[in-house]
Amino acid sequence: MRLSRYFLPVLKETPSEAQIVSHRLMLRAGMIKQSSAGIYSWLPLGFKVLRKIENIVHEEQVRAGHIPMQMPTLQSADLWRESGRYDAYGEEMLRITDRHDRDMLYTPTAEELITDIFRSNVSSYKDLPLTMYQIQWKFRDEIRPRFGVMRGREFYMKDGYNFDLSKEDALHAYNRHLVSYLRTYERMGLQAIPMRADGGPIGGDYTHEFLVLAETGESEVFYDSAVTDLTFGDREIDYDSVEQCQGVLEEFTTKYARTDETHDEALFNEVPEERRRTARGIEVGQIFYFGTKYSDALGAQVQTAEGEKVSVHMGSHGIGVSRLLGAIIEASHDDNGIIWPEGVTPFHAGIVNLKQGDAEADAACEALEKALEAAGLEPLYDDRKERAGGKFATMDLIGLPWRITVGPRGLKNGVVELTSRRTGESEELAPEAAVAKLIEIYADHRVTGI
Ligand code: 5CA
Repeated sequence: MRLSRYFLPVLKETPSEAQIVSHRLMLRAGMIKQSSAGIYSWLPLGFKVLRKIENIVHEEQVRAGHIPMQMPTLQSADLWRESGRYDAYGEEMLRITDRHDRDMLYTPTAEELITDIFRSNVSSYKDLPLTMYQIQWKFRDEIRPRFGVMRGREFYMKDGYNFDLSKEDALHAYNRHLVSYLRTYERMGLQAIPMRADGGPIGGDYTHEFLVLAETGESEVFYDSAVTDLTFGDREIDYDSVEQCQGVLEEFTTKYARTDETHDEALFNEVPEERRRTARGIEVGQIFYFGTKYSDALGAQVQTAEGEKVSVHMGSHGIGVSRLLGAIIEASHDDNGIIWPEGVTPFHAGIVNLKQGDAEADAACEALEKALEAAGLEPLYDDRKERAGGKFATMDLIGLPWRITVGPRGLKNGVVELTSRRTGESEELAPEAAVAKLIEIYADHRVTGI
């Protein structure tokens, strides 16, 4: 992509309405524009990162054996009356009346609709286990939308739903989600810690939230500092293995880690004092096991091998896809701007031409652009007639992890400069060597989606 042809409306001034750094940087980097309170347009750069995050979520869900699908944003109120949540959900639910005076709503979550799909199509234990998920826009009429995409009214969420014959099977589905979430967040360069939480309007008393520690987080959390030493890494896991998934759950959830909703002072005090931490965190996901709450209410039953009719055991599992942009920026930035982890960066590398219009420099930049594209990477080539300082500032602000700087002086010696956004370190390399190095760096960070 040529920057001269792209739409990247960066702001020089720091927007006064933004209270936290991720919101400020998303506005300054031209990623989003507010259209009304808690509702945003995703400008090209923001949209690109949103898609990267979405694709990682897809890849990890499919890897875990979960099936992608899509449900509508507007739903009839009838199903929600059946479950009893039409009244229970309260003012956070946006209610709409259509031209025939029918009550509709903008989906804040989709347990009812998926359970209706299930009950209309599945009646035998032979079709279980089943987990389907979607990545879809949600609306919650938050009383205080704030911090940009962190607490929006319209937001993008992955919501998955498991249907199982027994509690035991449903808990395996729960564990499978926990494992897939650990992998998902780590691919985004994040440490998200599973913590015991509260079921809220979704229900169920067995639930974990995934929290990214950050001073600007909205949740108060209490944990044993030993949980921050745990990483999932690149270990192989068999998602069908009850034992392996259970093992990971135990490894990651045995040490004390809870949100304020479930915090237990007496238990916390059993953690050695030097490891007790109170901090703030951003909730980037939550998994729930709620048994037969919705299957009982909506009559989602299957026939067992013995011919008995039983309600299916269910859980639901969410990832805050749009919130993740804010969380990643909170965790990865400096005074000059965003620092994208390789897994989610909108472009793999920036190419900065120090002397636009110089035949040799222009040709070298174009050759780099072509070589990177041929290798399946996406460069962003700053081909504007601008001062070098301005070009560097833009690249730093938008946070591409790697920058190739091309100028007549280096080219005389056959080199370009490859700079890491994170460390600021530069190295002079032949253009082909810079391309080879980027190919190697990104070999472990390919995102294709589904
Ligand atoms: N039905 C369940 C799981 S599918 C559910 O709705 N869970 S949830 O309420 O915890 O939402 C899932 C995730 O969406 C949260 O962990 C959070 O990361 C994100 N989320 C929730 N509300 C907002 C909001 N107002 N703005 C941005 N993200 C949000």
